Amino acid sequence: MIREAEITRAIVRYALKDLENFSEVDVVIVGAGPSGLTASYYLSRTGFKVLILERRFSFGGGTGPGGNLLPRVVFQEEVIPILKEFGVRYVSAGDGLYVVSPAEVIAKLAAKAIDAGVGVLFGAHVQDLIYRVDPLRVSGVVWVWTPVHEGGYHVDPLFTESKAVVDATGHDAEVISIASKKIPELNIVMKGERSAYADLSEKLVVEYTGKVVPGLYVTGMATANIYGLPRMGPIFGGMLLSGRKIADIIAKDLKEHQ
Ligand code: 48F
Repeated sequence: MIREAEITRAIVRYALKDLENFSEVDVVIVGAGPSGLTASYYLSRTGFKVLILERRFSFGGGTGPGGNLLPRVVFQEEVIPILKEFGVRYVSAGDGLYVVSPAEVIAKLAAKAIDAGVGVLFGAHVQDLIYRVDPLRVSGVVWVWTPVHEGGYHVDPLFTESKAVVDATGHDAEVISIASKKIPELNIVMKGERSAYADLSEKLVVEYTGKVVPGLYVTGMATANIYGLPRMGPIFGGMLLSGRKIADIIAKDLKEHQ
């Protein structure tokens, strides 16, 4: 007979172990969209302890809705090796563009990340950062459960300390926006995202992906918001290239400081 008390005990025992384990990691990635998932996979594969905090209860961020709810997203030629690495199937649409099912790309990015050892907490809303001075740096995140945040309750949060925090929150660049307001000595100026220019944006998002201030990094569409870059709509190659690039940058930085 299945006992309700045993169901509860099993959940509480293992969930609390996870939360204790997630109190300190090498890298916290905020957002389980395409850039965050890609970054998490490459970092975890390199041996770092990686945690994704995602405020929704699902993976994929802006991928699921495809292009204006039509269930396809587009990638460009240079991303084919990454699609192959994740086992994502694609069809050539001509003009150097390849179409992919959003459900498949999300499922495969997430599966690879989890198999590589990435920890994921759904329903975790990052509402602030931890910082240190001398030297000035970001050293973790402050988070509450999403229903607490959305209910507007004042509930004191939990912390996750880390050597690196990655803003992978998409168009709103929520984490860096918080840092720009609440840690003014970091001197972060948000330039705001610009109108669509897909070709330019795909290149610039990858080019500007990187360290923002010590301990704080940016990947994906959040990059456009800080640096005043154009948007690109439902072409996703830049997200995967940006995720892979930030993983390389962080791996190098953390190895230098070990
Ligand atoms: O928006 P999202 O998919 O970001 P991305 O990886 O990819 C952008 C594309 O989807 C698309 C595009 C490119 O073609 O224009 O928009 O840059 O994923 C961001 C994730 O971060 C979560 C949010 O729920 C989403 O799943 N998120 C945002 N703010 C927070 C957060 C927060 N404060 N705490 C936790 N999660």
